Amino acid sequence: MESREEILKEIEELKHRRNAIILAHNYQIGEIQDIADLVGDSLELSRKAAATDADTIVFCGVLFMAETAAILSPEKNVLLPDLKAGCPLADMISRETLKMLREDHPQAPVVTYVNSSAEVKAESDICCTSANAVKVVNSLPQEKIIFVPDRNLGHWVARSTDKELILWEGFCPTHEVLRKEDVLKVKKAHPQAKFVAHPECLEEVLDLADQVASTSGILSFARETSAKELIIGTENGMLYRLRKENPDKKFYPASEKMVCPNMKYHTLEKVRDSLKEMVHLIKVPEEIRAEAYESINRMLELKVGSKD
Ligand code: CIZ
Repeated sequence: MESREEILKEIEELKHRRNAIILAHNYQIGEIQDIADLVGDSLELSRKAAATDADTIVFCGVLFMAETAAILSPEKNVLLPDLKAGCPLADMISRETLKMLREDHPQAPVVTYVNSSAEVKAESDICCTSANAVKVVNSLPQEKIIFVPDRNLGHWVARSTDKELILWEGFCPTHEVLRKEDVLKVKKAHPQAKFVAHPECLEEVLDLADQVASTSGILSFARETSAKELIIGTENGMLYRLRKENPDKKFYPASEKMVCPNMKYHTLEKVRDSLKEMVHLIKVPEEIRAEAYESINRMLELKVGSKD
């Protein structure tokens, strides 16, 4: 069996040979974050990768994230080291079911959270991130808006807009698992700590938060707050980066249960193998890619930011 150092050396050689970059989502295991060229949220990573002259992108994240990279960089090879890394939230709605929802509300435009498949993005009018969802919704002239696929994010957005939102019953199982009681328990153990939660969490959890933010927003809040202790209500991979970037602060998971098994499939060996064998190549058919690109681009053209 090879040592860790040998695998790291192979990855470096293969990266050079393939003119490749490695992207790691904020929820990846520490080892993967450490070897990545870029760590971040899915849109940020895909946009930054598109701006490089790399021929190959190894995306250590879940399938919809690799698809986003392929949508923005059709000329590059996008690899997902382990194909099992799907996303249950993205899988909760299909293009066909979204079409049916549209038929029920023909006047309502569709706003789709970036946490969705390429096909669903292609069927949408405009995308949003958790950070800019309210601004995207408010930018539309219609009063009634279809918002998919995450109902918790939808409820959160509904609090800050006068628009009527038609929500889809999708949710992220990793965020859904966190309950009010879990947060109260950790708050009791760390009474000085500020609680930051991702808007994919339930409303009963968001009601307890000092700050509700995307993964990038959580990172900037942690950096900027004077608080020395923080309770983090999102997938626990976030704690690795938070601790690394803020060695003077203490971070506690809101619950040990907040682990996304899909995010944890990628390993150093699989990254090495993906570069060696050029697997698993994520291709989005051109017709779908072009439509999905338009939905993402309409959001970007609003210039309402995507990361707070
Ligand atoms: O798009 C992403 O990276 C996700 C799913 C969440 C976030 O808040 O960054």
